[in-house]
Amino acid sequence: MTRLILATRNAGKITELRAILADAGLPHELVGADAYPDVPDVKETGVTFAENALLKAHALARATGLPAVADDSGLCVDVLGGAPGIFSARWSGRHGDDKANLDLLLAQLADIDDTHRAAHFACAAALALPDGTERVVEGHLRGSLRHTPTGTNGFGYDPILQPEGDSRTCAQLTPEEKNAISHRGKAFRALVPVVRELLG
Ligand code: ITT
Repeated sequence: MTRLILATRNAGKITELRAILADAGLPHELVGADAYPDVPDVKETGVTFAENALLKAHALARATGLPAVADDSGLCVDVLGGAPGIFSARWSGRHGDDKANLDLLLAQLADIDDTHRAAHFACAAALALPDGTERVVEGHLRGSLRHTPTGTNGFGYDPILQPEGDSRTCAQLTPEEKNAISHRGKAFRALVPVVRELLG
């Protein structure tokens, strides 16, 4: 069985990709970066989601000698020209402060009415092999931004993104409902044929 490593310490992402690989009948064993604690985190110096996902995947494949998957994602707001984009996790200045990031974004958009609040989550998922072979795929979840946060599930900007065709925010969806339509779910599912092609 081929072991595959996912460049994250987020248990939710590992569970999600593991389920997608299993559903597709792929026999690969998926482990998280925690299984290799000596591997240092890589600096995300890329300027696109795809570049950052590839950077992380290559670094992990080189360090472990295993095929490595990495993802990078964020929220892109039309009226902000695609921002916060790759800066989503640190939009307010502090990396990973979800509430501060969301509050700042809502304040910036306070005067923007519903017709101009289109936004999407984007995710790039990369697979890199130790020999340098690489592939990258993307997934998107389009919707519009609410004026006030609603719902308690999920993380990040979930309480303000209302997917197209739904009357709830992402934070009001169950994890299964969100995975079925999410940018990350779509990108991970698009990786299945890539894993099959490169790893058999
Ligand atoms: P890793 O540890 O795996 O790197 P992360 O939480 O740092 O995960 P991501 O690249 O997955 O980072 O996402 C970056 C930011 O984009 C994240 O902090 C959120 O603010 C936002 N984001 C990404 N996916 C999201 C989602 O499904 N729902 C809400 N916000 C999301």
